Amino acid sequence: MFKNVIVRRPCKAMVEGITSAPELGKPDYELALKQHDDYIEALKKCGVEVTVLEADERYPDSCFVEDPAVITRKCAIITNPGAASRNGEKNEIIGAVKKFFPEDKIEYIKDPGTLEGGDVMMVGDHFYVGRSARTNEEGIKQFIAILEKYGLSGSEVPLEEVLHLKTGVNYIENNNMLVSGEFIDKEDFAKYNKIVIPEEEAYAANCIWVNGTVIVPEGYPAVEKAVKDAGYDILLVDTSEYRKLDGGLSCLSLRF
Ligand code: CIR
Repeated sequence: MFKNVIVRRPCKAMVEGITSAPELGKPDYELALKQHDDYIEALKKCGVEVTVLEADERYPDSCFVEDPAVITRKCAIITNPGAASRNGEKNEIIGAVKKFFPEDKIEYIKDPGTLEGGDVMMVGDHFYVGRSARTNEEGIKQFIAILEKYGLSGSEVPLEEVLHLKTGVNYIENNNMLVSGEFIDKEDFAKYNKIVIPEEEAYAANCIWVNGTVIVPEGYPAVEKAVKDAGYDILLVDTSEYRKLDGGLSCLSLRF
């Protein structure tokens, strides 16, 4: 169960955030704020305490607070984002993490290692880590060494197509995993009950489980049905403005 969630308000500069899909247009900032409000409300309905950090105009992508830190049951790991324009976000998340973890339980990924939290998927005490354009071999090595120090484990999953691991695969507890694209047939996930996401709704593979409820992006009926059919209560949140920056539900929070 999660008790806490950290989010950061989107900044006006988000319209200049990194995107692989400029054809979707720039985000509408006012709408993004409204969607962020709805996201916070949905999280609260799941029974978590939400810490809302102030917008940070220096970092256009800083609302994607999942990337500069990974929080486990035993420790917090400040990452070293591989995207140059996002790297400084790691210094701005430390203060929030310190409210929940003592110094000796906060670890750091260091140069030349890079790692972004979007590449980390927690399944109980095991963490799958995507090797991506943002997360390198050295970052994964350091990350797994930290996990092992705390009695946790990790394994690498090479990515071919997507930005982050959780862009395409997400664990929703009870052995259920939402899989799309390159993850449908990956050996690493063979033992899970796979809920296969159709190509045209691939964006919605990025759902989040919060205390028994699954939050699903609005507008993806096949995914909505598949998650309901798997026995979950669901909440819908529209994330259209974050999609324009390759961001989704998981990217917008740290849940622990
Ligand atoms: C980026 O490219 O870094 C942002 N525009 C999107 C980050 C999405 N975060 C995530 O998947 N965890």
